[in-house]
Amino acid sequence: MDFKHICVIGLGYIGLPTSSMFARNGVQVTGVDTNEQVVTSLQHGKVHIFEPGLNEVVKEVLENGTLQISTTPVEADAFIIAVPTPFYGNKKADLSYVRSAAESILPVLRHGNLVVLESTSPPLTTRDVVKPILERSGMVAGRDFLLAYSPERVLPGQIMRELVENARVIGGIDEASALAGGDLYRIIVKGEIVLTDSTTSEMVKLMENTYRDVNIAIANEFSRLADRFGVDIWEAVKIANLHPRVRILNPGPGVGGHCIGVDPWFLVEAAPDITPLIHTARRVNDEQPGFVLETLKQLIPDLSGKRIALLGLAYKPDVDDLRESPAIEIAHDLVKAGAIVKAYEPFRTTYPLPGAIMTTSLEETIKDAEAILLLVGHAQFKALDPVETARITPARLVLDTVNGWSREGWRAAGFTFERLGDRKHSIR
Ligand code: SAJ
Repeated sequence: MDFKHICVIGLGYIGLPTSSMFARNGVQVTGVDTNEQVVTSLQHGKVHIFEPGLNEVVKEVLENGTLQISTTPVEADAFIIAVPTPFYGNKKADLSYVRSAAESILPVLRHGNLVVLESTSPPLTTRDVVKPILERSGMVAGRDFLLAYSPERVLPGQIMRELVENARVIGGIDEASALAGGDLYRIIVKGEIVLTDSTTSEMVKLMENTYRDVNIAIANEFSRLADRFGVDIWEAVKIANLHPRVRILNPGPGVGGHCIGVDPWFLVEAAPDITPLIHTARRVNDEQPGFVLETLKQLIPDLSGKRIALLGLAYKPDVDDLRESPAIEIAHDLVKAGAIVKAYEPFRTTYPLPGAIMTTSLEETIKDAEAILLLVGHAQFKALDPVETARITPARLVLDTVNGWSREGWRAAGFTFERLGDRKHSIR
């Protein structure tokens, strides 16, 4: 199938890179977002999200006109839906954005079009939610138009490279839909393209992120065991991973972001009676910010009135995304415990953090601190010189929750250096 013009619904972390990549490869793209602020800023050449390499490509394709921005879908050969699928407080998937995106296509859907859902969704969403909405057009999926599911699998921070290089799975509601999806993504993907059915590809996406969540959960549980038995978890994981068939991920302050901490719930929701492991892993990871607080309390039993500096609020290193970030939960817990909290997030210096002070520089954050918590391994924090840091802060206690700093260096500079899950080298 030939694609001259595509319409991408949703211009967030996935939709915008995808739109710009298709546009750069010579396809005319209309990028659609319902958020007028996003549309206006893009129409003025301003990119609203930070992702390495994205800015340059978006500017190029906006300037040469291959990418156009709109608040409503237009007629096209193919439609890609890349809207968020958050979850409600009760951990049930909120498919309202997917539904509205599908509905917004209805007036412009034409005979022979291909529609692809990219948003992470519970199993059967393409078949049981999107298909019936699109068939309100009077056309039948598989006969009059084609429909597929192709999950995005790119890693924030490396989206532009992974969009092209990663293997791409495309699940059609029938064979013709999968084949058409293959033709579409071959325009931008250099990695392997695997064709299957829509429900398999929905499951594959959820399995990948759930596997990672369970792996991190076991690492986090190991960190608590290490704490109990006087072991350094970072050393222990490194040694265990020398085994040729073991690959334990890293413990940390918890699992954040909009994917790994959310997607496993879609499986639990869809089949609660057969997913106890997935459910428990989620619980373990959700409890990890509490383990950070407990560790800090062992060092400072009464946090009330204590001046604590937090380095990093993003959900992981070198991204500007704060969604579901464990660092934010830790900040809230510290405020609740009566601490005077100053937080510095270099990728997002303004953020509403009730009860805490957001700062705009490292110096301002630590200049009157009593303890420093490293919550995110941003490159700029990892590169901090302990001797230089000792000059600008009265704090002499640091707690590294991400294994970002060298114990020897900080101790030599006069700090009491503590690391999450490391009782072996602790003063506790
Ligand atoms: N984390 C740990 N320990 C680790 C690795 C990560 O605690 O060893 C934490 C991170 O700090 C972060 C969270 O887990 O808080 C998630 O980070 P991540 O880098 O594991 O993943 P995401 O959420 O940025 O992106 C994931 C990726 N999925 C997989 O690697 C299987 C990405 O490829 C997906 O496209 C993305 O989810 C998505 O959009 O679904």
